[in-house]
Amino acid sequence: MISRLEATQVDQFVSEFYHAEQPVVLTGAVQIPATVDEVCDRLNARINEDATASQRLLWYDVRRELLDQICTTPAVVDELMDPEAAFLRENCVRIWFNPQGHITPWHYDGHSLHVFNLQLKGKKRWTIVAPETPFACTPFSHTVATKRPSLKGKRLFTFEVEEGEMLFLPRYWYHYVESLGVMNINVNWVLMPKVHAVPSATATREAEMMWLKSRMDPWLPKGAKKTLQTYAGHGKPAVDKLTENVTAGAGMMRVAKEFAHVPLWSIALPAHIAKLRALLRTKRLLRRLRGQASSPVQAGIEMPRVANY
Ligand SMILES: O=C(O)CCC(=O)C(=O)O
Ligand SMILES: [Fe+2]
Repeated sequence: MISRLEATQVDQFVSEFYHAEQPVVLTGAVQIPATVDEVCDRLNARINEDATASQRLLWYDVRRELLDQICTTPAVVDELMDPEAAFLRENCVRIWFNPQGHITPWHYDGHSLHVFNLQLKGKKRWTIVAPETPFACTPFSHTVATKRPSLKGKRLFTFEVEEGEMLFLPRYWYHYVESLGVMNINVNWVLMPKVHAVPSATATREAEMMWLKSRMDPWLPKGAKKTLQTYAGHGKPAVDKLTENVTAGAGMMRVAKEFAHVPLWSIALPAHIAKLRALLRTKRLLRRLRGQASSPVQAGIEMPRVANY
């Protein structure tokens, strides 16, 4: 069972979960008396008027200040979003609007990000798998290669996060998320710690992959180049920290390890095509949403159930 801890227990959180890179649900993280429609309206108004907010696939990357007057920042977040101890991006907050039935497929987050995932409105069911019992991923990506991977032998937790609770999802934890509320709004604060990760197969994979990408910079496709330049909001210093213990031999071997899963990759091809189509649909849909209505639900728009992360 996933651990639960009161959000006010900052010291206990830091020593037992944050440094150990173990997930926990923090209860009573915020209280929002406003209705879901009011929160949607306020957030969308602020996103629309803020030129620094950027739209991603199904979420927005925004500055911390965008949340002023919308919700208080939990004390643990204030304590840990410290530029001395972590690589922070300028837009270090992500905002998600997910209608009921939305499913986020299996993946782990890039940029070695720890995520403080606040359930501002609605409710979600999470299944998460530890980085030391990894899934096979599509080569050089963060998406799990098969749509419904076997959970046999995995260290995993399945749990629900209710309104006002906040999940601490440490870096490299795989996750699959189902939106249960009629409308679900999440606020994430993200950061990459400046210390090395707790050792795991997935932590090693990420370090070796980024080592290889950093050595191949001139030949990388545009997207991969951008990831390298913007890694954890800092680019080179963050990649250097991540890869400082990777040996040339291990870095080179990564190519073979990634492609050892090629048969799996071809099985997963239909899933990738489906994701690509959902992505294009999502982009069209968010374009329609912006400035038109305050929430997908009010706009009467059905959001796609699959997207690429
Ligand atoms: O809430 C979701 O559906 C996905 C969340 C997620 O992938 C994340 O916070 O990293
Ligand atoms: Fe994620």
